[in-house]
Amino acid sequence: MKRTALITGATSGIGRATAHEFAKHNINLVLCGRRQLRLDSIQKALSRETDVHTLNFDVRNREDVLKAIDSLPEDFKNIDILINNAGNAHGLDPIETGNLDDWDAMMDINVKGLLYVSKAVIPGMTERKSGHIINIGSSAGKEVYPKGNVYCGSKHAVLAITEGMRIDLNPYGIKVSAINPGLVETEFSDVRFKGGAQADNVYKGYKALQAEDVAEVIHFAVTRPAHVNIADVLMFCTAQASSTIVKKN
Ligand code: NDP
Ligand code: 8X3
Repeated sequence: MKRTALITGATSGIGRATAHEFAKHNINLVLCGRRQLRLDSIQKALSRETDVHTLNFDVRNREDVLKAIDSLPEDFKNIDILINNAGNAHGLDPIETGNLDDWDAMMDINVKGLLYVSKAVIPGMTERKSGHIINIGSSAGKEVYPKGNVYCGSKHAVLAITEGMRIDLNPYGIKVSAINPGLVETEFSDVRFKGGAQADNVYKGYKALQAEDVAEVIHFAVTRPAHVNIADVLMFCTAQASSTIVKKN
């Protein structure tokens, strides 16, 4: 039977690549993000391959999250796969000069936003006693790097929440996974550095992971047999050995 996936942060990077990968494999899509024009054009492109519905909400607004997911039409209501992907880094500053608005954004989007979306989707999964939740963590959730402080904290929280979900949802047969990439060439650094020139250098001098590389691993995880759960994946590009060691040309 055709499954339905809800992907947050589907307008860019890893989320958009996952939407393309899932469409190719005939998975119905609920694509979420704030940029409606992008949602519209991705919907138009992917509707040739599968059924697509879009939802526009900011994951920080819990009323909007719950209302949007509650408004899903009958054909898209049963979410089999939840990809909690929306997230970003804001700034790269030492803790003593960190910006409070940046800290709020990272905790509100990466941690609380993921919880709000999960809160809206999990009841359907527990009722049906099936489902798969994939949380996009990060290598930053496993290893703290200089000036990463709050972003790393938010991703460590994502990993702890993932483990908690796996334990609590175990009686319902719901799979819970974390996929944790290292450096991926997306709009991530544009957001982190607020469009500044610093963003241009992050992926220079080596071949970073591409969003499609991560999407393929996500698709692999959601297509394992019923008795197999890929609990946790750490993936780097070949040039990256750790958060701080990257071999450049
Ligand atoms: P992008 O910036 O390319 O994509 C981020 C996505 O998140 C966009 O679709 C954006 O959509 C959405 N988003 C951001 N803020 C909000 C919000 N407040 N409400 C709703 N949606 C939001 O980055 P990536 O694809 O790289 O990032 C995806 C995930 O992967 C993040 O969780 C990130 O932390 C993680 N990650 C990224 C790595 C990297 O090096 N790139 C490495 C490891 C993990 P819109 O603006 O339309 O709302
Ligand atoms: C994104 C990767 O190294 O910029 O999670 O934190 S990194």
